[in-house]
Amino acid sequence: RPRVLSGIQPTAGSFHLGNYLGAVRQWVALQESHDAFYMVVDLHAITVPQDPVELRANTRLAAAQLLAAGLDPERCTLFVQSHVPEHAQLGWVMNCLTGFGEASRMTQFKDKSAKQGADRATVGLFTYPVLQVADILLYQANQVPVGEDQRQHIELTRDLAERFNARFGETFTIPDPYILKETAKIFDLQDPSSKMSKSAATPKGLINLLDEPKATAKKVKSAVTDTDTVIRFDRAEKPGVSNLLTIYSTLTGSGIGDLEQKYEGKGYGALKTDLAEVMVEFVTPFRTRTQEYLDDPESLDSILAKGAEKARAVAAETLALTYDRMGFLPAK
Ligand code: AQP
Repeated sequence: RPRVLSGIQPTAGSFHLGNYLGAVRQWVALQESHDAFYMVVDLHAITVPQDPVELRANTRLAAAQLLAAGLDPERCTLFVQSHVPEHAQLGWVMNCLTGFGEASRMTQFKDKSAKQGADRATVGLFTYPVLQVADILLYQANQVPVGEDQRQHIELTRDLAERFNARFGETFTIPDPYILKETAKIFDLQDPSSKMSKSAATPKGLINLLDEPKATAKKVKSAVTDTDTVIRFDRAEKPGVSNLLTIYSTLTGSGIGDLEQKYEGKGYGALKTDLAEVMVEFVTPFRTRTQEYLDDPESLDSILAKGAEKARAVAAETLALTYDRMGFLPAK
């Protein structure tokens, strides 16, 4: 079975709809057909300041949400990044292979550091894409299911894997991004030209999956559309409506064309009311299941411990091979 690897940050509060539709939903599907490794990337989380008590809680919360979304520890390997020390170890190796200019071209760093102010951004935030390279290469992943915003980091991963292989001999699998066109980028409900993001300008455009379902319904109903009334998928001319149609179609399995027909002549109100209901039906059981996992932290920790053990077996093998290829003296 081909292998997939992906990660998600232990965000405070909740995953948002963009995380779910852009990434996690694909993770759930791929565990059926692939040898799947998924992790909560706490090492990435500390590239911005974190409160220790909250970080620990958010790490469990992220794992609980992944299980609630449908990851099955019998079908995939679910673990916490810091439980597998090889990530930091291979990360250093990859840092030493990356050009400074090359790292400087990563647009996510430019965006995020601009938001924080150049003086407050850490070196960790700068090299975070390189740690991500190590995350992927450690597992010899064939595919990496992510949203569009991560494409450049997968390109960097391919470049570094090729560079290492050329310099030291075939070592790493060259991974492909696995990005579904339809859900590659879910947009902010208030500003449909920006991606839905936890650092959105206003919380009104961000659907957090663990919010009160009523609040979620309200956000859907007040989503920005346009002055026209026609329900038609057209990213350029009708970004707000197109975003709603994408969300609706993905959550229900109805085709966009069928939805366009269903709402012909009905106006935006009807579409939003129905989508609000679809959202409520989706988030309500998701919240309950997440809470059930959180209520039993021992079982949750034991799932993560088993996952870490399975992950380490693979990661240790790749790291040993890498160290050997580079000429590190083996410890006797
Ligand atoms: N709006 C989105 N549409 C599609 N996919 C998305 N992803 C994030 N936002 C969207 C995908 O979710 C996965 C996990 O992302 P992460 O843990 O790196 O979270 P993030 O990118 O930090 O989330 P945000 O909200 O985008 O954070 P900020 O505001 O800090 O940039 C990834 O596969 C990502 O592509």
